Order: sequence, then structure tokens, then C-alpha cells
Amino acid sequence: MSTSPLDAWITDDDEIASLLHQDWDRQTTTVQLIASENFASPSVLAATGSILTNKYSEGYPGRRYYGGNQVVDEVEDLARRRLTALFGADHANVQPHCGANANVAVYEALLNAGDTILAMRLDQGGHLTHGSPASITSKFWKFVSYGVTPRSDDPEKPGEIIDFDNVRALAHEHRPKLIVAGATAYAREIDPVPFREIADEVGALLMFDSAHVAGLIAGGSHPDPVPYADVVTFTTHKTLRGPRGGAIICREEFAKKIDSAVFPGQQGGPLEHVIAAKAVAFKEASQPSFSIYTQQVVANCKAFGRALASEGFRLVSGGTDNHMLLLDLRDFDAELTGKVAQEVLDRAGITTNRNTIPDDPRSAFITSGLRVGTAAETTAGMKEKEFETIASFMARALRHRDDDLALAAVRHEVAALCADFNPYSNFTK
Ligand code: DSN
Repeated sequence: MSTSPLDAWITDDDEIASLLHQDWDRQTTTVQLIASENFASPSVLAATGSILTNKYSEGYPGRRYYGGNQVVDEVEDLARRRLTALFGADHANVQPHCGANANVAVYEALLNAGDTILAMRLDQGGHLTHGSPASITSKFWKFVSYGVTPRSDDPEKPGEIIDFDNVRALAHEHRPKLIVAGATAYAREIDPVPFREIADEVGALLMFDSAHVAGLIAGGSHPDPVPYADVVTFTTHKTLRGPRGGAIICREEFAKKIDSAVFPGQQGGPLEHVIAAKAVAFKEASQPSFSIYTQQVVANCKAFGRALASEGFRLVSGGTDNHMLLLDLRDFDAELTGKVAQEVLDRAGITTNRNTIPDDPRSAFITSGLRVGTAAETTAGMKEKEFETIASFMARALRHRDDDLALAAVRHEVAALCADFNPYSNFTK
């Protein structure tokens, strides 16, 4: 049983070798709570670091612009077959280098420049590619944005959930060609059914951006958008636990347009070493053990949320149904910003990211919120009890944020916890 994948990273570049070892130390002696991160398996790491990086293969299996692609064709076909089988989809494109590329390729495939897209606003939980003014998407297409319902402190009727009345009203007013479901900072289930209904009412296509929840969908721990959406995009490295990258699945009628939009529309040579690693991850995600993993991710997140709430943090939307929690820090401490909390927790060995909360009075650089997730440390074997302990570490660190000794003490206890949960002792060959 391997406790470190570093032996596989033989390099005669001392500086890079040293940096890899430093990040190995960071990854295994501090707690990884970034909701979009995970620990990829040794097989995924090996494929990503493989000789397929040497090959040029612009085009698609059977239709390449370079010779010597007989084996690569088999690799990419295998990845596509495994992906369509995993999600029950008609067609798969495994070439997008990242989730943003996947989303832009869908817009390019299905729309003309200037067409209207209805998507979730960034500060309400959406993604940059859902039309943020900072994203190139807003320069080519016209975005109309929906948001979440107002905050509610009634546990029976939680607020800050997708406002389907708002989605429907905007859809009828603006008649978008495409509606985008999906989010990047949203802790609740996203039901694809009302999105489909609204899209049908106004004759729009429906794209489900499942970047965050793709692994949960594969494992049966989140509603499945595939029967409802025309196109589903995702990243392969978050809850899906594969290599860093993107992918698209769609109905057969859109297959050709999607493929042309990815290549040659947007990208050149595909990263076949990463595509091989995606194939490995798709196989891993089809195993019964992966389903058990995703159930544990969600159970851990619910326990983590309860423990954080009992420490005085307000959970945006009152809780979680998935792998992430969005914390409103203002109830814990009105002076504490997301930026300061992220920096203090870093010093205490707890890796998180600051995030805006709905209607945040602070800027996206400062924020009043913090986003945390359970996908990575669940891979390392942590369960509810460990996440309750981490909640208490977070509260202690943030309460004593000006006390170096207190932060050092938390960091020491975090390292002791991590010592029992090496992410690479759980993977079987
Ligand atoms: N990086 C993604 C995330 O952290 O959710 C957004 O692009």
C-alpha cells in the first residue's frame, strides 16, 4: 500500500522536485476544504503524467489531422464510451481543457453572437462563464441573470434558494435561446425539472452546468439532469475526482455542432494524456465504491454544517444537500471578512476560499463569506466526527486570529489529524 505517490514523480529538476515535495507536505499536513478540489487516484495521476503527452491528435477518433493516432483513437473512444455509459448520454466530447472551455463551446455551438442566455448571477452562486462582465462570455452573448430568494431565518422555509418565479418571469420577458442551470457556490440540490419546464414554455434550450456536482450525479447523490437537459457540461476534477479538465455530454442532434465548437472552434490539439486520465476516472466513478464515497461526502457535509452552525456561523440557505457549504461570517463576527478568514485559516493549516454570499455588501475580493467542501478529505477517509473536529478548529482559529500561539496550536492539531488520513493510503491498486 502506497502512502505517497511521490516515488512516481522522478525528475532530475531539483527545483521542481523540491516544490512538488513541498506541496505534497502542504496537501497532507493541512486540511483541504476547497469545494472544487479533490485527491485524484494514483492511476489518474499516472495517466496524466504519461507518454501520451507526446502526441499531436487534432481532430477526433478516425478523423485526425496527424498520423500515428491509432492508439490515441482507442484511448479517446474508450473515454467517450465510458462517459456516455456513466451518465446514460447519447454523445460525449472529452476534449475541453476545462469547464470554462466546455461552457463557451456550448454557447458557440448552439447560439449566434448576440443571442440571449438566462443564467445564474455570479454573486448569487453562478459561474464567471454564466455572463459575468469579467468573462469573455458577456462580450459575445447577451446575459440575463436570475438569483436566489431572500434570506430567511425560518428553518422550515429556508431562503437563498433558486428563485424559480424569478427564472420563469425573466424567461418569459426576455425569451432566451438558452437557459443555464448550475452553480459554483450553491449548497442546495438543483432540480432540473422546473428548468426544463420553463425552457419548454419559452422554446429555449437547456444547458446544465454540473461542474461541481458531476461526481454526485454519477454516484446517485444529486438529481440527474441528463434526461432533462439538452447539454450537460462539467469539470472532471471536482467531485468526479479525475484529472483537471472539462467534458460535455449532449443529445445526438447536437453532437456534430458541439464537436466542431470544441475543435476547431476553440481548441487545438487535445490533451490525450489527460483524456486517458479522464477515462480512468470515469471507470472509477462507475464502481459501487464511488457511490458510497459520494453518499459519505454529503453526509459529512451535513454534519460539518451542523457543527459550524453550533459554533455560530450562519449557513447560507440554512444548510446543504451537496458537498459544499457557504458560510456567512457576519453572524460569527461582524468585523470578519472572507479574505481575513481565508488568510487566518491558511495559517492554521485549513485551506478554504473566500466567496461572496447573496447580496454581499463587500466586494468579490474581500467578501463576507467563506466556501468549504468535503469532497477531498472524504477521499482521505474522514467521516462526520473528523469534520466536527475541523469545525471546532475553524472557530478556535478565527476567534483567536490575532494570537500567533493559538494559531500554531491549531495548526499542530490539524497536522496530527491529517497524519491519520493520508489520501493515498485509501486507494487500492
Ligand atoms: N474554480 C471553480 C470553483 O472553485 O468553483 C470555479 O471556476
